[in-house]
Amino acid sequence: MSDAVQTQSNPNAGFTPRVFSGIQPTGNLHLGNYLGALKRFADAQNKGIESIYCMVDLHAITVWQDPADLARATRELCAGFIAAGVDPEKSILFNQSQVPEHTQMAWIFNCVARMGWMQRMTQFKDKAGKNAQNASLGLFAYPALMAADILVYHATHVPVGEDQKQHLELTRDIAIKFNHDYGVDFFPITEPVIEGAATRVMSFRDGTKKMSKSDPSDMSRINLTDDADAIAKKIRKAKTDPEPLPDSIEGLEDRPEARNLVNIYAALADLTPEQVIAEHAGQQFGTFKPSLADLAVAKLAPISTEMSRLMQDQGEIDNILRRGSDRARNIATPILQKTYDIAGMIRS
Ligand code: AQP
Repeated sequence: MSDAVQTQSNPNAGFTPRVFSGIQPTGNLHLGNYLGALKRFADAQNKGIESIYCMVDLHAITVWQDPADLARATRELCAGFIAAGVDPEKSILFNQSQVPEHTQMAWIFNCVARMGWMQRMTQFKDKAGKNAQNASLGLFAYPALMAADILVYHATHVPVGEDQKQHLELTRDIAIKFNHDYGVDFFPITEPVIEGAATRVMSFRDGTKKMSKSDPSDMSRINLTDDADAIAKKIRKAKTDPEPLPDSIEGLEDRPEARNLVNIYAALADLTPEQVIAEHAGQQFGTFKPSLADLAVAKLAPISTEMSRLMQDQGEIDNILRRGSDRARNIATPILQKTYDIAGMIRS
């Protein structure tokens, strides 16, 4: 995360820099989630910025989740956060449904957000598909709950992948409208932090499609639970074109699969895509892919090993989540209470 977090001036001058982000416990945590989210969460925490990270199980059930799978995926996601470098002592790490202030705030925001705003959300259109009448009301209202997740902590910055940009804009619109309607300066106007070489990791089968949990092809993504052999095999078989790597970044235009592999290399090695091209110009994929596979195995295999180790102690994961939810509530409760005061709700 850039130094923008520390130097952010107006409109959030009066707010302490605070990072919030969440991931749905819907299984198949993948390389896109790691590079677009988890790795950057650990980076923010390691820069000393107050960081709050959440397994958003209430978002997950906007589409059907088998209860046993949801509980397992929530614990596995918690293990994924920790294995990727999020330290539950330094950051607040918790499960959304254990902090009821999220849904309480979401109701307020349901009454602030406008139907027209929600109808423009492309993720709803994509996920609801042709049968929108049969989608859950929760799927439609999802962005208002996401705004509540963020604003109930007065978070000033949200690191996310490119796909969440529109939801972050809606969060800002909700904060602006609430502040305006009630004549207050209460909610920050949260900044999305979408930066780095891998804000949109693409599928290994089709470089024009986002790498995604729900892609039916397991070969389209690297799962964080994949072992070294699976990681190397998926990179070896990733779709590419027959040309060698160009000698400048412009040469990757109209080559989405090549661009994707260069971006992944850059993000894993903490380099820019330009530096990767400078190092590997003229290489065939027969040479570049093994280098990428070695790098990916070195960075990702320890995460997979650590996740399986952590998953053996379910009780410890539950303790971490319980402690995290207590710490989260210490911040969220007074902000929710103040919101109720502003809205004229009597508390005795
Ligand atoms: N391909 C990606 N590249 C970069 N970042 C990504 N993120 C997701 N996919 C990519 C980021 O990961 C975080 C978690 O997002 P989420 O909980 O909403 O996960 P998701 O959208 O359910 O993951 P998928 O794979 O995108 O799911 P489906 O298949 O349901 O569409 C977010 O910060 C997101 O930007």
